Amino acid sequence: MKMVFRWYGTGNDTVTLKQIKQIPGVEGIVWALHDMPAGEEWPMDKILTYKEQADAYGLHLEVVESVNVHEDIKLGLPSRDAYIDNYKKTIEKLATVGVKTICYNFMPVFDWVRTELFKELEDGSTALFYEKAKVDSMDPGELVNRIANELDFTMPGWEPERLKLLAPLFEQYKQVSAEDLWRNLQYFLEQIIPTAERHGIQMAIHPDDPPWPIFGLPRIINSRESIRRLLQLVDSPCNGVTLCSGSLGANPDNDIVAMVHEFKGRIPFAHIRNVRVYDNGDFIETSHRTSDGTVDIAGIVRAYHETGFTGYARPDHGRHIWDEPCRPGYGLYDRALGIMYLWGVWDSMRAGEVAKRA
Ligand code: DNO
Repeated sequence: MKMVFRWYGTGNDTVTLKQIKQIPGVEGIVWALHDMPAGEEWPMDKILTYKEQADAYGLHLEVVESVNVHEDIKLGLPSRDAYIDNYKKTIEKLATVGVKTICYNFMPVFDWVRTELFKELEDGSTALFYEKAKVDSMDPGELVNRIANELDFTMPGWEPERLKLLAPLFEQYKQVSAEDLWRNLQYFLEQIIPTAERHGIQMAIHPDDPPWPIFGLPRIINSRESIRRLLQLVDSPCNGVTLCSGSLGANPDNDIVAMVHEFKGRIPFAHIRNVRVYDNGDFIETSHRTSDGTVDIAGIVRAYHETGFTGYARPDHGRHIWDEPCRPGYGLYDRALGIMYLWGVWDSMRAGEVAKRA
């Protein structure tokens, strides 16, 4: 397990590379050019800036999260080919600075969705929260207004300029069924996986978060069966999954330990975090500790150890603790605590093996 830590870049993150370097066992950053619109080719000079910064702290930059997929690709429009060409060129450039894994997602319109960013937990810390009824009862128009007017309702990645495009985008998606989305994903993968193979890069799709359709938009990567299907679309080790325990874990039917075993060799990147799921379908993010949430984090880490996992892992969202001012879900303190929990489980497995051999 190679431990990495997400970093949003200078001036865009409250956490510094110096701090990241001091977290035990962290060897690299998970990064992206966050100011690049989806579909554009990433410029080499900007890529090299990240490389220089990471090198200065002895951190590698082998994991990119995310190179975002243009909506025209997801919609299957004729204009997709030009965007796919740009995607391939970006893959080629990233390979030249040593990138080995690229995370992306295929969620129409929205990335992750929450209804509150700073919901208070019993201990006084705050965390990201999803209120199912609120999202279920909303139409896209109402959503636009809420995003524009309500501070406590935020879709990360949704800048005001993009919000204006929401209505036409929803119109376009009316014609796109889940099966269409699968076909469009297959088309995309058939194009980019050979490029990824040539450059030694593993593509790692991120599951839908939450793992069910929202606002009438199809969402297709949300269960064991759907990941199985994804991996068969193009049967190559470079067509992999970012196994996100928190996204998949918001549906308690998802057996993530079983997925770690079944998808061995096709998980270049593990996102590890816990959520507490309530009976009404709401969920809140908790500390990484198994007993704090609904997801068996210790069991998942054990499963990675048992399957000889050599991919990248990062603690995913953490709570906001000790009054840390930080990006929602991406503070230093709780994610660093999370890493120590993950290492604790991992190292205890190693100790067990040594004892068995003795
Ligand atoms: C949230 C992240 C997601 C993820 C994208 C991958 O914090 O896990 O936004 O980066 O879905 O494309």
